[in-house]
Amino acid sequence: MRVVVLAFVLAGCAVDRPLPGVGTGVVVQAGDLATAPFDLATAPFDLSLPPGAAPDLTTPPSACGQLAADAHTLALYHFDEAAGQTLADSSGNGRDATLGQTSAVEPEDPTHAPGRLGGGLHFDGNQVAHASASIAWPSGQFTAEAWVRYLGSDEGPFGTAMIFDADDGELAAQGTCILWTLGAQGRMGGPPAFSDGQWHSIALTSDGAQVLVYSDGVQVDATQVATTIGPSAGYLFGGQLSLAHLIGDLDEIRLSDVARTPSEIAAAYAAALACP
Ligand SMILES: [Ca+2]
Repeated sequence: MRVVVLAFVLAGCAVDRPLPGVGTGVVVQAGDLATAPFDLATAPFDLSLPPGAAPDLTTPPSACGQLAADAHTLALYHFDEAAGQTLADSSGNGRDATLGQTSAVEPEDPTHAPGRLGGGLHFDGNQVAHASASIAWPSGQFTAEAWVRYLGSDEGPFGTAMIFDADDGELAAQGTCILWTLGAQGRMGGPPAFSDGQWHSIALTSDGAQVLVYSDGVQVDATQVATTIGPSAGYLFGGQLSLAHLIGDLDEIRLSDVARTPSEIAAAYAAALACP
């Protein structure tokens, strides 16, 4: 597995078939890159920088460029909270999320920090946020949108970093690639420009027949595949319970029960760019 995965990465992360090992609740080859022979001296990451610079709690959240909720929004997180364990769901559906694995203060809690649009969450490589809310994905219709600043993962500077992980749908960054699984399908695609350590928007959509991946408002990958996505009893941001933990930041996550259109994705990115 390790040799195959590395070949994908070095080839620029295009994979033309479902990845082996992809399935419900399983992230492709997580951990395989932990021992990959990357040259850290030349890797385009500076992990000495404080990715979670002290949050500026005196700055009020900015609504500029933030996504809106509509009839297809299942959950929407701006992460504008300055403190506390609760991450408000702004969709009106009551799917609030929690720092860490429980509502107690714990080492697994990500940090409230400046985001791309208002507040965000910083993850140190051993942290998650979770929501216990259930979601049903109708007829394979699915969209996950997020802003991410990827600096690596607990698997290394090119490791898998989970952005969104539900029972039957996952979206992750890995070096210069996006990984996704929906139902029994999965693919490593892209590339987005994660390797510069800057904020980027990503989006994954499925209309039940085609899965599209977007980076910074532009479609970067397409897979003609029928997806059947089972219901989710809950979901995580920033990692799985024991692996694929993000080093970096997340902001502005929206989950929808429809395939957002290319124009919607592009407009959302353009709106963010227009913000100071
Ligand atoms: Ca907690």
